[in-house]
Order: sequence, then C-alpha cells, then structure tokens
Amino acid sequence: MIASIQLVIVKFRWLLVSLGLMLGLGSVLFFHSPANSQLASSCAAPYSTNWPANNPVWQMCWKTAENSSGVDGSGLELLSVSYKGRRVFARGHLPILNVKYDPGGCGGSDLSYRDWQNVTVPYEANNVIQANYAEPTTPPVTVCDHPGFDRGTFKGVAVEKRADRLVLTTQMQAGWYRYIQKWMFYADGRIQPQLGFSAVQDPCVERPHNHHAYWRLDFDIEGAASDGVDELNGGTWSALNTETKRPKASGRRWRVLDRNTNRGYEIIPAAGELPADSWGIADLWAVRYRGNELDDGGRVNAPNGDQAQLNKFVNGESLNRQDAVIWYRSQFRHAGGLDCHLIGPTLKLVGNW
Ligand SMILES: [Cu+2]
Repeated sequence: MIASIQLVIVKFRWLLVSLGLMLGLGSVLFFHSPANSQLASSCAAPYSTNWPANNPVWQMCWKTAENSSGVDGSGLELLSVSYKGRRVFARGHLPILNVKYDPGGCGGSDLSYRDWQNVTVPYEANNVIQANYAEPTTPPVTVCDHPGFDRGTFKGVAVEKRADRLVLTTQMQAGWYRYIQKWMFYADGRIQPQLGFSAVQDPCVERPHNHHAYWRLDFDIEGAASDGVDELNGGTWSALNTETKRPKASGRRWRVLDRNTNRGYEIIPAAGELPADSWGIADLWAVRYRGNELDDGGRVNAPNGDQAQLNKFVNGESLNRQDAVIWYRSQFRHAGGLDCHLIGPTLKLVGNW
C-alpha cells in the first residue's frame, strides 16, 4: 500500500513536471506566435522608444553600439520594432563595414580593412538625459558635419523626437574612420537606415577608396512565420523562393511580405546607388533566419578576407513562407576629400497597416 502511494506520488510529481513543461512551452509559443508577439518587448527606458508621444505608432527597443551583437559589433541595434502594433523587425543592425582602396592605397597587400561597430566616439548633442542617452531638441552635430576632426562630449545614442520623424543617431570610431549611423522613422511607416562615412585626419583618407556597409534586416512582418521575399523587375513582382544573392538594377526593388495578410515592406535603393563591384560581392542577400547567422563571422585570414562572408548563408534553403532575413549593401566612394553624405535604402510600407 505504502509502495503504491509512493508510486502515485512519484507519478503525480511527473504529472506536475509535465504540466509545468507544457505550460512553459505554451507560454513560449504564445509569446512567439504572430498574433501575440506584436508588442512584446523586454526593454526599459531609455532603451525603449515610442513615437510620437500621443498615440505612438512606432515602438522599439535599442542597444548601444557597445552592447550590440556580433563578432565586430553591429552599431545602433534595434530590436522588436513595431508599427501600429504590428511587428516589423525582430532586429535591425549593421554587422559588417569594410573598405577597399584603389591601387596605391592603404590596407596592406589586400588594400582593404574590416572595421568594427562597437566603439563610439563623442559628438555634440543637447538635452543629455544620461551618460549614453540624449533627446536633442536640435539635430546633433557629428564629424559628418565637420570632416577631419572630433568635437563634442556626448557619447551614445541621440533620440530626436521631431514633429515629422523619429531619428536615432550614434557615431562610431574605427581607427581614423568615423561612422555616423542613423535610423529614421516616419509617421507614414517609412524607415530610413542611414550611414555617413567620415574620418579624422590621416594620410590614408586622401587615397581613393570605397566604403561598404551591410545592414542586416531581420524582418518579422506580423511575426516571424509565413514571410516571403519578392523582387520587382520591369514592373512585375516575382517571388524569390530560395535563398539567393542579388545585384541592384534599374527599376529593381525588393519586398518582404507576410503571405497571409500581404502586409510588408518594400526595400527601395536610393537613386544613383551603385551596384556592387566584385569586391562588394552583391547588393542584397535574402536568406532564411538562422540564430547562428547574426553576423558573417568577421574577417577571415585569407586573401580578400576583409570581404563580406555572406555567400555561405546561401545554401538552398526555402524562403517560401519562412522567417526571412535581408542583408542590404550600400556603398560610398571617397576620392579626393572627406565629403560626407548619409546613404542607405528607404523602406516603405506595403498594404494596409
Ligand atoms: Cu572614406
């Protein structure tokens, strides 16, 4: 009798453990299901931003460059970005920056460098709230505004809550380079990830070179499930059903859609953006989400090892109703001076949000 009671107790314990596991698994599924993931976020002020103040349409979490993911960091990193209560990105960040010099330039025998996105450098911003956070009432002033020298004492993320847009800014340092990273969010849903390339004085900055930036946009349109990627050619959209890398071309755009609702985002290259040369490799990679593919692993110790190592992610996986990730490349050429312009694509809403 006692033995059988003990057996019952043991069985009951297993039942409790099983119930607990089921509840735990259920809550994981619950919080990751498209219907319920929209507003879930795990960040507190100031790392949580809502805009505008009244009836916010944008909600997001962010990390400083110092705390960003990736083997080389990934700059001002956004997490759990939602528009009007619907998830847009699980994550948006900048894991790869590299530079290639013309013959006679710097960068050793490869004429290139792989840079890093986890070291910031001070710039000017007013209304500093805490050491790494400001809410400037006038646009921050970075090295992009005065190439050649550093100025200012604020080191971190500036969040401008303007009337017409939300602008997040940071400024990073890799050697003599200064990288000014911005994310702009508009009331109509548009997003502009931007990067400005500048530098302080160094003999190398006068030698012609191309900067390459590779954003990683982990779209989760209304959740991670059932997303697809399309490409526009000659006015006609067609699906990219398998992982691929693509070049820019006249009239070409891309979009990521939730296949169930047809809401999504179009990726529009800026006018005049140059297609990748062989060193830049490609302009867009559409790949399936993998938790171990948040960066490309960094430079490799081989000829041209500073190049983006993204082609290894293109290995035949389906993009048909999957969790898709877009890598997008932009380029800026310095030849004869330190001019600085913000570059990057525009992301535009598709469908009725
Ligand atoms: Cu440059």
